[in-house]
Amino acid sequence: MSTTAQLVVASDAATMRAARDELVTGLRGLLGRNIRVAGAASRDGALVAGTPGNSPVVAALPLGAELRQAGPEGFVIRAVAIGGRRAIVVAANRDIGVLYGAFQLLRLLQTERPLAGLDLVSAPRLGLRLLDHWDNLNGTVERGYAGASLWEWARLPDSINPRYRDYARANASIGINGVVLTNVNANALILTPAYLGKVAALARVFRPWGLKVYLTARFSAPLEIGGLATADPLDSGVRAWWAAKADEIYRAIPDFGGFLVKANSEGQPGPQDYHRTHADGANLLADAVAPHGGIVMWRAFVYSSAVPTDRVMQAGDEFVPLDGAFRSNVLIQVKNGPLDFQPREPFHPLFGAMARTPLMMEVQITKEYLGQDSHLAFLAPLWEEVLRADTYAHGPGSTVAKEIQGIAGVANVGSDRDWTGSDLNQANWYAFGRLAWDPTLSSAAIADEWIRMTFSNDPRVVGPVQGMLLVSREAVVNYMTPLGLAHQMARGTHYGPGPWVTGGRADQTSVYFNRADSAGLGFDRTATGSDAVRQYALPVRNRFASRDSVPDDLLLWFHHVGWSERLRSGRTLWEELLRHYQAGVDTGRSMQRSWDSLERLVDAERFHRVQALLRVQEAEARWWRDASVLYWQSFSHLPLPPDYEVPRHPLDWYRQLRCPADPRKPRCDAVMGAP
Ligand code: BDP
Repeated sequence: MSTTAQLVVASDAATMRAARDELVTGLRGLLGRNIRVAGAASRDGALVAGTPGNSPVVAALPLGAELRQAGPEGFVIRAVAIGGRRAIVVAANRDIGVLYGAFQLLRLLQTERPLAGLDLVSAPRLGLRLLDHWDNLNGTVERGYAGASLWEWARLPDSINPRYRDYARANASIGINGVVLTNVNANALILTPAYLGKVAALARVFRPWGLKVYLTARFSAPLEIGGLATADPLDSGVRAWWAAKADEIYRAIPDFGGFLVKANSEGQPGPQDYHRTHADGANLLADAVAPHGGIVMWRAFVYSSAVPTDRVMQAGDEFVPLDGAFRSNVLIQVKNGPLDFQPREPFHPLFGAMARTPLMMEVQITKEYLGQDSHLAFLAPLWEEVLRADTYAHGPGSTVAKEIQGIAGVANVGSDRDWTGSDLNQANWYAFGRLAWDPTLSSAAIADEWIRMTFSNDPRVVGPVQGMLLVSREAVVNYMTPLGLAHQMARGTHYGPGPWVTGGRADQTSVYFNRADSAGLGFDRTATGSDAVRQYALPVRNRFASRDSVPDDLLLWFHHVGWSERLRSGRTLWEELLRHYQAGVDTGRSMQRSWDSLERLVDAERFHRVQALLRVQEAEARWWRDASVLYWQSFSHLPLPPDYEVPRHPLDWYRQLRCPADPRKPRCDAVMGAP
């Protein structure tokens, strides 16, 4: 430790203590200096952190306008002179803003940004920045690929795993301010007194870090744990039950955030079981939590019970007529696209379509459909694409980011040592928080920060890893579902190719979505087909509906195209498909080469782990390409060009491939096979 620097933190409140501890640990580690902490009386600090309310130094600085801009959660970081000496101040209106500012300062230091003349004000653009855990009470995680649930229900509330605190710290460091603890496919038991005591214990750990706790509410809970004969939202006994349940929850957790609800979707109970609407159901719960300041996040991910229309239209058809019918503390939670977390989808047509209802966007960090834990797919480009998409709902510039009040990410976090099932998957947790705070950040900037903070500031590392991250999602699109294809994964696991999947409920099969036949490929969603384009505002609707203006990367989402039809590139659909599948494999290979170049620049442990996963990804990209191309060829009857890599096996081999029944890693060793 060379010299000592003085940090002035004037308050001992829990969140201020958290900010102080983070600064002390971070500065010590980054600067190699001893950090002495001084209290309110001191004006002699190299670094001052506080609010006008808890710090006389902050109160004396002329920061009024900046603090107004910072709002309730934002912060100001500024280089100032205090008593003639140079200092840095981290100021905010509330303690949580100071904590967020402390993390921002550490980020600037760790990424080697210049601190001289520092003058920044930052406020989150979205009020709700949540992680949704699809965690079950038995410790499993739906679509989780990073081990078991972090929440040790059997041991709570007595035993507090230290990882809870680290989890909260990680979230606070990127501005996440809420966590839904339980699966949307909900279990009513979480609302019983024993479990509420456990939830309260978690909330106590999370509170100083600004992390509010939310729960999923099973609509039939009054029947299952309340002893009532109905869960009808208009029944007065049911209303009283939920009101009393909310009172009980808030007695245990005074800052409880509210409920997330999946209703009348994939077998979950809901108001339609009683011939009531989604608004009736949401309002029931909204009225129960309203006296306590709680909210209800009601999911728009619904299927109709029959299969009457194009599946991607069902949320729009169901919810748009209800615009204006929801209480003011209800938000409709809409997935980024109208289908289901695919590698690429157009933005969900509900964005911009419900002018009188607050909306939030739900994205999936856990990569159910993008290779799960084992494929590298940096998701910031996917989220950036949606957030910036222009809905035109209120004229040009009505981007999705402007149409939402909050964002929720289905967490990729579990009990694994590395939290997320692979080292590089952590980048997605990080990127989610950063984009939730500031949806205008670029994927490149976020990747740059993350690499510098995770691996190194050495440009020989930053450049190649940033390059890999930024191309990875498009690589996945190319080898899984190019040109606007969607939902071509194996049934159930959603891992590996299954373009031939058929049988069962039609709108859950691959053939429903690809519509391959001897004429061509793709789903006609124009007026001659399902007319799903009508759900988009003009001019988006026309742009998607016309073959001349639909973006190539959504072509087969909206159009059925002949195998030999020429696209705008001048190539036929068949040629273009082959190119995209090959490009996916080629990118897989180039990512391997980039990573291999880092052998002595990244620690051996992480180097070898990532290297092994990139090998899996390259082999599975070939699996995807070969299985898909052979399947399409069985309709197109067109040849592969002479220089195209020959698939290793006939189509039937891929169709009959059965992967080992390992729920954690449903990958196919046979694919990796002997060379
Ligand atoms: C799908 C998942 C399923 C979830 C569902 C949902 O396959 O496990 O329950 O979404 O969002 O993507 O409710």
